[in-house]
Amino acid sequence: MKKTILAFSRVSPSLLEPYKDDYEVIIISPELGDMDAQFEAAISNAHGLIGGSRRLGEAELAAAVNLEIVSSISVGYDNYDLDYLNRRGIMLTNTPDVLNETTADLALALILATARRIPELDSWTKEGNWTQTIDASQFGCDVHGKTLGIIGLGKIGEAIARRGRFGFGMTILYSGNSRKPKLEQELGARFVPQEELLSASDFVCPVVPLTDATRNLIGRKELALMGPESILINISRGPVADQDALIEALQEKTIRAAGLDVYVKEPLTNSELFNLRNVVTVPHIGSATTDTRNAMAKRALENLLAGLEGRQPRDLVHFKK
Ligand code: 8YV
Repeated sequence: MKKTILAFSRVSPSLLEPYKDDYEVIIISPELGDMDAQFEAAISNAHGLIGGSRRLGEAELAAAVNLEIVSSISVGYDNYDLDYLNRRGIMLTNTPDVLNETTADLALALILATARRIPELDSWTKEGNWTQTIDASQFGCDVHGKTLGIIGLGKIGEAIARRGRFGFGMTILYSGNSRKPKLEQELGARFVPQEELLSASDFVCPVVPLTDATRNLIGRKELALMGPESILINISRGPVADQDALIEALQEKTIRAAGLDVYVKEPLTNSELFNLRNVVTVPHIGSATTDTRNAMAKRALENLLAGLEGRQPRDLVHFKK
């Protein structure tokens, strides 16, 4: 009997096409109607799941009696209930590394967009407001030569730090659980306590996974430590920053601006953030380039096939029999 693969989010049909002789392949898609209903109808047959951006825990997987592996097309895996998967003996894999550089590009894009107020001034120009030379009220702030504080100098944090250091001559501060002596040497990065990083950085960028320890890592107290000229960039996970406290800080201008790719609740369809000119919002696009999403899908597929064929997947996150 063929095993069944269920693609549980928007996955290009061409990815799984070559495997249709060996597997039953079900791909849910918005064109076929309600995605949740399609998922629920297919889950009991599935041996392997592939996709991203779906919460998968006991409620969603109780009917998945045949399930052997969940292959996530993402590096983050906070949307999966690891304890439950573990109890069920279901493997979970992710797609590390292949998105580091692309995600770092977005962090720099948000740094530049907030500092130079690009989206705000783009709208202003297109609205026909440019009737005379702009004045100081529309000036931005410099990026080059400023201080970039990275909370969590992992692989994505490192890629951001490199861009800041070598592209923009920035001073790099970092905080986190472990010191990186090689990077300290190479980038001149300085390891500092988080409080110091918050008060000394022009740009603060948390690059941490979402865990109980990092939820609200940037809260009221931390925002208060940032100065009125400082800018928060969040490309990690929304709940890493207390969104209500952030909105308050942006409204009261106790920080200068924020560049956000991630939110407490996604998709974000309505928010106070939309009323603020000093925030740049993008819809969780950290890894969203064609090249990188293809690389992630390919890596996830390799993990999935390994799991279903009884080989050890390369990116096994968590698995105890
Ligand atoms: C994902 C992400 O692609 O990899 C991650 O952790 O946040 C994104 O790059 C997105 O969650 C869709 O799966």
